[in-house]
Amino acid sequence: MNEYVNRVLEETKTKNNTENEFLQAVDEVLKTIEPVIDKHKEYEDLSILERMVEPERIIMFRVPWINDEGKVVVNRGYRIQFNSLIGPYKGGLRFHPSVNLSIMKFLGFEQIFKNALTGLPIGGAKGGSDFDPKGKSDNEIMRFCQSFMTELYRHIGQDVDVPAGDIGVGGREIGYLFGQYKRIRNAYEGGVLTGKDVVYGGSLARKEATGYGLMFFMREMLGAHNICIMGKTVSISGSGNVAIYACEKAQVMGAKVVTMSDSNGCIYDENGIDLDCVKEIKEVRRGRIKEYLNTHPNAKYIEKTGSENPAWTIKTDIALPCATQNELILEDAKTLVKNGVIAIGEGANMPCSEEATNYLLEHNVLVAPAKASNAGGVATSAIEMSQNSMRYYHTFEEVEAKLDTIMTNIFNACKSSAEEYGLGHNYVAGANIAAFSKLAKAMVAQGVV
Ligand code: NDP
Ligand code: 2IT
Repeated sequence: MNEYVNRVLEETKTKNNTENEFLQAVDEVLKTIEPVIDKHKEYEDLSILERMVEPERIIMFRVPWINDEGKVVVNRGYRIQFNSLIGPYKGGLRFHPSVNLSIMKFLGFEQIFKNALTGLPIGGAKGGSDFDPKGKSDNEIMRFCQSFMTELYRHIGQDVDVPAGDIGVGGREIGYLFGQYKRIRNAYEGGVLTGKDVVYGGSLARKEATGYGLMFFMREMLGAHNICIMGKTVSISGSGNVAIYACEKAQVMGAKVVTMSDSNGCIYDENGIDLDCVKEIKEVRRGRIKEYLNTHPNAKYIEKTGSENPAWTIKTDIALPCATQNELILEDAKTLVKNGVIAIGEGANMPCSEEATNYLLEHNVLVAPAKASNAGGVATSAIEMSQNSMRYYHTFEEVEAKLDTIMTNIFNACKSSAEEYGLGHNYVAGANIAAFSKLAKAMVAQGVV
């Protein structure tokens, strides 16, 4: 291994030794960019890697709020302003009980590279809270969001840091957060948050963008290998924002999606998922995926028991992990390979463990890496920011066309970087190399900051 890469990896482990997800994300990036480091000896003297793995700023704060029983509840809030090399900090907010510093840092770190790949001027950030939105009333969600923003507002701004949604944060939460920000600041800074409803400054197609973008990337990746999506079977995990719109676009492209899931279990409908039904359960009623069987008695429900994900036991051509990190581990990868899977498209962030990714690549499965394949969401957020700055709106078709072009460009960047360094079809390495090369140049240009 390159000595410089090895040293920084060791130092990062020592400094952040309890942060497993963060270390995993750093390990994957640093190991795949070795050929760039070999070529650019000057990066060591400039401590490019040390600067890349150290967040510019970490904000942690108390979020007290009052539940419907009148009890004061205290959660922890985070914002990791990781890197502002190429634009204002940009990245989502995650509300989930599992949120901790390691998860926030891995997401913030990956966001830097993802945002660089979009070709748009956005730096990398992530935030959120260990608040669990499940089972909370609308009023509880609103009070929590208001309290969260009462601290966060002083750290963000449309040219400073622009949060958006992620797990547990969708249009409803962004609305409450925006309302409180606007009230505190006494100014209409439309571009301070993205993922807003279209009635007050949101972009058409932002809701659909991550899932649609994933399928545009998949189309390009398969196309480069003369494979067509039409007629392929697809398994999807998750049934949230990313999963739903990946399913929608996959169906439009002529594929048959047979699974979706939530944290309790997975549905398998061999006739193809009825997406209107899933939308009704998840977007309207905020129910559980199991309820699909109430109207589709011939579908199967497989309860999640161990760490293996039931979605990956179903034989399909394409697997799209769209729920959460490390939801596709080595055992799942082995099952998928045994069942003849052609391609994996990462809709979630870091859904494949490093061992799973390596196993898939070694067995000639095409892997669309999250930093590239799910970048359509944040890219469309940047398009939302630009519309807010222009005080103007694009049509749905205009935004979707821009998204399609961006995803195609991202795939081409991954492909040409992989080819430049003789890495064949390893688009995981290609994505990291393309993003890192750009960021390293910006870091050199801006001096020691
Ligand atoms: P949502 O909250 O809309 O949906 C999340 C889905 O994943 C739900 O079905 C949820 O099930 C499931 N899920 C979440 N956590 C777990 C878990 N620990 N174990 C099993 N299932 C889980 O989130 P999104 O669709 O927005 O996000 C999904 C993934 O995509 C995340 O990794 C996110 O970081 C990533 N992403 C999101 C983007 C966006 O624009 N929203 C952009 C790029 C990436 P349940 O309801 O039971 O919790
Ligand atoms: O992981 C991600 O890219 C997101 N959750 C979207 C971030 C954004 O700013 O739109």
